[in-house]
Amino acid sequence: MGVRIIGESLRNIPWQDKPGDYEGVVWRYDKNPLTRRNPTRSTARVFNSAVAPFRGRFVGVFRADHKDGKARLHVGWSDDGISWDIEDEVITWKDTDGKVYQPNYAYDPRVVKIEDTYYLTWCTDFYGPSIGVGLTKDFREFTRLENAFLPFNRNGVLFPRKINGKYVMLSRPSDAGHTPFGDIFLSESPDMIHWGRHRRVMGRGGSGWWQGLKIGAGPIPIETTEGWLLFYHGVVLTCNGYVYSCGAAILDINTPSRVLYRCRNYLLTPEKEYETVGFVPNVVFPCAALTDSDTGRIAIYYGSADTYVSLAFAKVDEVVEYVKENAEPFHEGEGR
Ligand code: BMA
Repeated sequence: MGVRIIGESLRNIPWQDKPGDYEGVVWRYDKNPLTRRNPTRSTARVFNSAVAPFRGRFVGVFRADHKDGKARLHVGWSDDGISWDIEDEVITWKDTDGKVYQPNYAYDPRVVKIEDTYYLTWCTDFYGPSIGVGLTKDFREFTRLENAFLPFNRNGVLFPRKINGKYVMLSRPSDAGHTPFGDIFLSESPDMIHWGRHRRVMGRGGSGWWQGLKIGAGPIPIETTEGWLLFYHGVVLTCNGYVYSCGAAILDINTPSRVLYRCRNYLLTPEKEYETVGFVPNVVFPCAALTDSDTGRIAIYYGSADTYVSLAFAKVDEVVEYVKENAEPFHEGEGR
């Protein structure tokens, strides 16, 4: 028996078989991108967005950059995970006392279902970027919790279940700007409010130059029989700016700050015009993944060129095997 996803089945996961002549383990949807410019009246572009299965359909939390240039979060709906109906209204947050509590800006959301609640994390304004946290049960009413971390931080990504009785979140401490450095850390919480027991998971670099500048967790980690499969983005600084690619690592199931394997080569890098040309050229930024435990299928949603939402596919056994066979020749994550 090969590698299996531990999780729910998802019969209607969006899917396309790998083209026969394709060599990689992550392949693109042939009708990418899924979204267009000016997708709603208020919005110039949606990208770096999250999706989840919801009551037989799909729900999305979209990073929507408005025509004033600021990033905000919008809900969207889809029957097939491909064609999206994005609401024009911004998500309204209320605090636990029911008072409206809107972020000044909000970007790069992640969505995860833990037990019967959907949690959202995003990059929020907390005297500079940090990690906002909130929850919803119906994607109509949203309750904002405490910000998880001190500024500055980005790419807060929750695990889909408690580990050793604690909520666990990956994040990437950063600076106030476009962060010319960055490693992935992990923190635990008993209550989704107080975060501690911080551990370093893995650093930028390794032998691959594509991840030499900074790295950040992508979709919610996928539980498999070999460990947590983590897709992440890696960034290189070229003479012309940053280039964002997608890689993967496998983390220990009970101690997820321990990296078992980490790929040396990227799995997806900007190649198509919708990835190389746009508001920010040369960006492939994975933010969400749907999985089907029956078939091992994975559908990865990624932002392309800060202009579109795009879709790619993978099979869990192929990705895990590839990461193991093409792993960095060293292990990380032992240190604090
Ligand atoms: C994210 C955000 C974006 C940026 C992007 C590349 O972390 O900071 O604003 O352009 O990386 O998609």
